[in-house]
Amino acid sequence: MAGKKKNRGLVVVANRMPVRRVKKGRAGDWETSPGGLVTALAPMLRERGGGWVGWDGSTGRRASVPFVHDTIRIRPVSLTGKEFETFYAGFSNKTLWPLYHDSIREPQFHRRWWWPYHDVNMRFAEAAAEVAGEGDLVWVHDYQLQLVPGMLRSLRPDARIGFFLHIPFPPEELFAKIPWRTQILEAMLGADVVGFQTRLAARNFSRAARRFTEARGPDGLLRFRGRRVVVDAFPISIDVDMYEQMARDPEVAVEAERFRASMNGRRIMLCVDRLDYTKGIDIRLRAFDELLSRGRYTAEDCVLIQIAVPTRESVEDYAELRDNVERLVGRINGTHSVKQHIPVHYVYGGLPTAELVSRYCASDVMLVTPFRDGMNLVAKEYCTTRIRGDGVLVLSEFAGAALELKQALLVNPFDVDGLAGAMEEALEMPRAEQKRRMTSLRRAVRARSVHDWADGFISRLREG
Ligand code: GDG
Repeated sequence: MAGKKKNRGLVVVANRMPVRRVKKGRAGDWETSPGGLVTALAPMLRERGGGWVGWDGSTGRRASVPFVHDTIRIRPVSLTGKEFETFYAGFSNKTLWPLYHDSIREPQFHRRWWWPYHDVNMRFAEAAAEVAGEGDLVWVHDYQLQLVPGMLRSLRPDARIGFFLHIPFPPEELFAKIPWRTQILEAMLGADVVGFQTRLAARNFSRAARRFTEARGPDGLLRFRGRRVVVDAFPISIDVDMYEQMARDPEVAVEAERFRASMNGRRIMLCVDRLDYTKGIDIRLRAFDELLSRGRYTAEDCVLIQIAVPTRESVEDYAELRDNVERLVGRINGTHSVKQHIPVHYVYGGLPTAELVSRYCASDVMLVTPFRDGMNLVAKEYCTTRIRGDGVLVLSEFAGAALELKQALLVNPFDVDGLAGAMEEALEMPRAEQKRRMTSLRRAVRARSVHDWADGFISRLREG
């Protein structure tokens, strides 16, 4: 690849910066932060150089000073406490997030949240207009910033603008409920390329755009106000080489063995999720309860490890989910513990990536059962790190990843009995079948890494 030169002039605009402040150590130090989008894009920008506009995670609206981290030019955007409540916790996470995930929680529509959403988007657009050089590519990400493409188009008609939505785009009849649906669609159509995780999401968008704006044309190529807008699926992936290398690291292997030994030969089922109500954690725990109640397996045979990464703790639904999940864990452990064996090991908090990989390597079964998920990178990471070619992935039909990972045990995450059945099937699967399936899963992930995803999007954006 021609590398740096080819990709110069790329500015990423995302809600969060790719770095966060180091808690200990020298003040003013930054470290790369965890999370789906950052995990996906930081390696690409580090390798090829570029700019990033994002919120620094603080509230207080201090003056934001641009800086360089790991070759990435970073332009922080600040928010006030009020904007955090209205733009972020409110419109982004209590209106859009539930609505875009099948309205799995009732979305709330408030005019007092819409205007801050609009104004904060404008601040991001202005920052991007400042950072981008003449004719640069600007790649805007996700549901918090859907108005940026249109705003940036007015400020900088010379820029090539791409937009990628990491979460699902809902069917027209759900989207139709948003009082500001036309403004949102028109702003997204300010981009030259609008990308989604799946073809279904892309089609949902095109239909809504034709219905609520003056956009016309076929699903993949809309005409809007005299411009062409490409609409397509660009399924995101992971840094396959990095995860494989980590899995091959002898220290990771030692930690995986140590962890397995600490489980006393029990079969290990692993779950890794942000503690989000879309991830299906509660029903999955009920299914594990059901599995143990059936009596074929006890806490002496198997253990479920739930790594629950704290997220959006200021939003009530999340606090409620945490209570609910922790109550369930307590109940299952109270009912099904055998001698010194506890059936659910619950970790509230994230692990360093190497440790996470060691858990992937140590686990016989990975349970990824979201009610709805744009893609789900955890599923892809598990397959990639199974370098011995065994292990079973149980995967929700409603994760974008299910379209590529067809050899997983695909499940309906709402079906407690079906999930318990899939857990049994996973625990009983002969090694030969595990290997057959895992070989195909690993091939599917390897076929398209995060670099291919980014290159694919950027070349479509460059093409015009
Ligand atoms: C959104 C969409 C889409 C998790 N726990 C730890 C940890 N993680 C890392 C995983 C993975 C990432 O966080 C989570 O990504 P997901 O894709 O699973 O989910 P979301 O955060 O909801 O991401 C999703 C994604 O955007 C990308 O487009 O796939 O559908 O909802 O990479 O490994 N990392 C570390 N310790 C942990 O404990 N180090």
